[in-house]
This record gives sequence, C-alpha cells and structure tokens, in this order.
Amino acid sequence: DFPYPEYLNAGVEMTDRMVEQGFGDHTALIGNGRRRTYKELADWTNRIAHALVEDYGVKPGNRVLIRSANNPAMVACWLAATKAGAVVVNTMPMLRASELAKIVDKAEIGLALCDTRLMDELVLCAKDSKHLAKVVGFDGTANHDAELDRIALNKPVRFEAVKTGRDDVALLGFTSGTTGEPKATMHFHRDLLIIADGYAKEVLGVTPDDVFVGSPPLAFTFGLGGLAIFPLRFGAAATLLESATPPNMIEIIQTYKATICFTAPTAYRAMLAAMEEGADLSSLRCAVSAGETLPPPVYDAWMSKTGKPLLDGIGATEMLHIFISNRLGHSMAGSTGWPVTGYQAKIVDDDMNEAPRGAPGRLAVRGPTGCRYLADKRQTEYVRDGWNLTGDSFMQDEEGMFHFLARSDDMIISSGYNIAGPEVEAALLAHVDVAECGVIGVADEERGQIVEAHIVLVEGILENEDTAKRLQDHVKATIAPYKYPRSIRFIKELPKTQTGKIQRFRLKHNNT
Ligand code: 3SK
Repeated sequence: DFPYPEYLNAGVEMTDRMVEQGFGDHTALIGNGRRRTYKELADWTNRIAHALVEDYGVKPGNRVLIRSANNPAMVACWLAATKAGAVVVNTMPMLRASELAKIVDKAEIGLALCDTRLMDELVLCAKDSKHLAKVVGFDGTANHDAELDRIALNKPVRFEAVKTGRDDVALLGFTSGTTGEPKATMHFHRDLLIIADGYAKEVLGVTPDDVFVGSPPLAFTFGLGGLAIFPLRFGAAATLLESATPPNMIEIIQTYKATICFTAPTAYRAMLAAMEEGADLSSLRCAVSAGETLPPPVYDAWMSKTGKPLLDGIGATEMLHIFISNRLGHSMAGSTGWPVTGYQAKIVDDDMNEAPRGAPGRLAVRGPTGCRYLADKRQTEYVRDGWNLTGDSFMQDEEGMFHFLARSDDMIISSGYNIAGPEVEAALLAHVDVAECGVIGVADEERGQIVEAHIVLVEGILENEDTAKRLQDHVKATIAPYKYPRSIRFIKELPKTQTGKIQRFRLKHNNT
C-alpha cells in the first residue's frame, strides 16, 4: 500500500525533499517568536547533523535521547539525528532523573541532546549511568546560545544523510501506558511516513495551506505526528509553542489562524471552559481528539459552541499513531469511527474468535506500523497471530463503526452486569458541577464489584452528601440506573500520565 523505495531517510523526506519539491520558501516551523522556512529548516538540521557525526561521533543505529519541551529546536534536533541515522528517543521535559534512567538503561543511550533549561535531572541521571556518556546542551529559546548551537553554526548547510533502509529503526517510542512500567516500541523510517500518507492524508486531507497547533508533547507520538510529521510531510506549517496549554489554545488558534488542532479530550473541555463569547475559530477546519476516549458531552458541547468538526480517534504508541478514526463529514458522539487506510480492526473474544456485530469484546488491530517492543516479554501478550491487542473493550455496530466501551481493565462487573467506566464518566461529566472524574470498580461482597466515582468538583460546589446524591440521581436519569456510582469520592485532582491519560489504577490503589 505504501510503496517506498528500499532506502529512505524520514528526516530528509521532511526537509531537503520538501525544498526540492518547491516548498523552500513556505513556512515550516513557527515558534520562539519567528517563522522558519523549509529551506531554513533543511539548513539548520544539516548543520546539526554534521555536528552530531563529526563532533559527537554519532554512528548509524546509535540511540540519541532528546529532552525538551515542544519548540523548533527540539524538532531540528530530532530531524538532524534522524538524518544522521540515529535512533531517536524523545522524552518528556517533566521526567525526573530516576525515570530518565529507566529509559537510558532500556534503550542503552550514549548521547543526549538537552534544552539547557532542563539539564539538571539529565546530568544527575548521567552521573550514575553506565550508558549515558555525554549530555549536550542546545538552546530551546533559539538564540543559538549553547554548545550544540555554537558548533552547528560553523558547519556546512549541505549534509549527505545516512542511507537508511526503509525498515531501519528511526524512533523508539516509550510508553508507560496506564500502569507505570515503561516499554519501548520500535518504529521504522517508513512508519514515520505511513502515518502521514495514511491517516493525515486520508482523514485530514492535509494541504500546504494548513497550520497545525496543539498541546501534546512531541515525546508522545500523538504530538510528534500531529505537530511535526503531518505538517512537515505536506509542506504545511507547524506551530511549536511552549505556551500551548489548553487555556491558551483558543488564543493560539486565533493568532496563528490555525486550521488543525491536535489535543486530548480534557484539553477540549478546558478550551470550552475558557472560550469567551465571540471567540473567532473561523480558521479552524478540524480538531482531532485522541489519547483518551472523547466523552459524548464534550463532543456535543464542542459542536454546539464551535460548529467545527471534532474527530475522535484511537491510537497507540505501539502503532505509532491513530488507526481508527471518525471522518470529516462522518463523525458522531460516542463513536471512534472506522479503520484508517492501511489498518484492519476487529472485535475478538479471549480465544481470538471474532465477536458478532453489536457484541462487546477486545479490540484487535493490524497494520504496517506496529507493534515491535524492544526486548520486552509483553510482545507475545500484545501481538497474537499478527493482530495487536490494544487492551481496549470495543463493539462494532451494524454499519461497521467502532465504539469504545472501556480499557479492558476498566470494565466493571457488578451483579452480573458489564458496566463500562467511561460511560459512567461521560454521564457524570454532563453535569455542570463536575469538572473531571474517573470511575473504577471496587470489590463488594454482595455484588462482586460496585461502581465508584472519583470526582473533582467545579470550584464552589460543596463536597457533601447532598452533592453526591444529586450526582447519583443525575447518572440514574441519564443512563441505565444499575450503572450509577454507589460510591462517590471527592478528590482535588485526578492522577494522570504526562500524556494526559487518567491513571485509574492509581484510584484503585488510593482505595486501600
Ligand atoms: O496513546 C494514544 O492514545 C495515542 C493516540 C493517538 C496517537 C498516538 C497515540 C500514542
């Protein structure tokens, strides 16, 4: 389906190749108060690639860690290392030394490129590491005032990129999922292009006129695709702003006349709360939601307030990006849509038999981008007969649309009823008093399990029995009454991964 040549370097395809194709003067990156064209990006990345090879001894296949918030310099380092044939490991800026150490050990990383504002934890990690020999600083504010920038500045703007094979590993995507134990997934040079030539082309119809904005970190493949690969593959513009947090997103869309927004459901909810009367979203042609399932109340509120398409999709680090998605003009609340070009999906039981339409089961997906864990015994649990078992409960309707029910771990069985935690969450979120919530099953002698809701209330609402009763009644009136949360706990904040996924297992631990 994706006939790429045998030798392919994804870093070149997103920079020099775009210049060759006539996009040299188009804006590629917006950030640090300026715009950079594709020609400037190609030159910048070529200079850094020279420095990596000549001054830091990077050889094809070496693993290079990058530590930064989303900014143009991070993208330049990632592309440069890719051109040099390195295997890149992008990491979240909030990680601490002990978390970085797990990644460094697992991926056997020898060199790290780090925004100079974030050096401390990485230097601490390097001190005790048997692998990490060198941490090089770059200037994330793009004043070119750090070691890597100074060395790169004197290098030529042409670089003979390493002739990587299309199936050579280009990226290690780390995922801690919702359980906290990190796994690395290997992605090839071709994978980086497939997610663009499949999902971004088919579902979003990206053109060179598009301007992408969003908040997911580039260290999360959702962000790397949505904020870097998709724009750069098609000659569009990528905004990489450290200020891109949900409450600022409306202003950012307005300022940069963004056409495509990538973020998670909680961020859309925060954007709705921050949206003032008369907010101008006229430039926006599409908003993409992934990372968590999109609760129907958030979808409905977004549609009624903005009228702009909001496409829910499901992706996984294991598969690199989104593999089932709604489509422009064919999108509905509570549905994740249809498989993306190149992917197949089905609902199976525990023995891999396909479930009838309408019946719940486990989501199995297969496609060109996954899953290959790096040295991890969980490979055989995740991949069976070539199908990737994502750990999500879904059902497929008569029209072939897929509907998320719960993470398999989040399916609650109470008095013989199957209750999907996210459905109860969606019902609670539709109540004006609820800011956020996470629903879990807790052991109960009589019923096996009961539904328990952990709720963050909107400011000013009292945490008391009256509120709990009001919310329970609301759920009973919204969905089948047996699904109502028999137990309610008020909390100040939900535990989340750094990519915004609710860690429901930590709510369970809080219970004991
Ligand atoms: O993990 C996810 O939820 C995800 C969603 C969309 C694209 C990529 C990823 C990793």
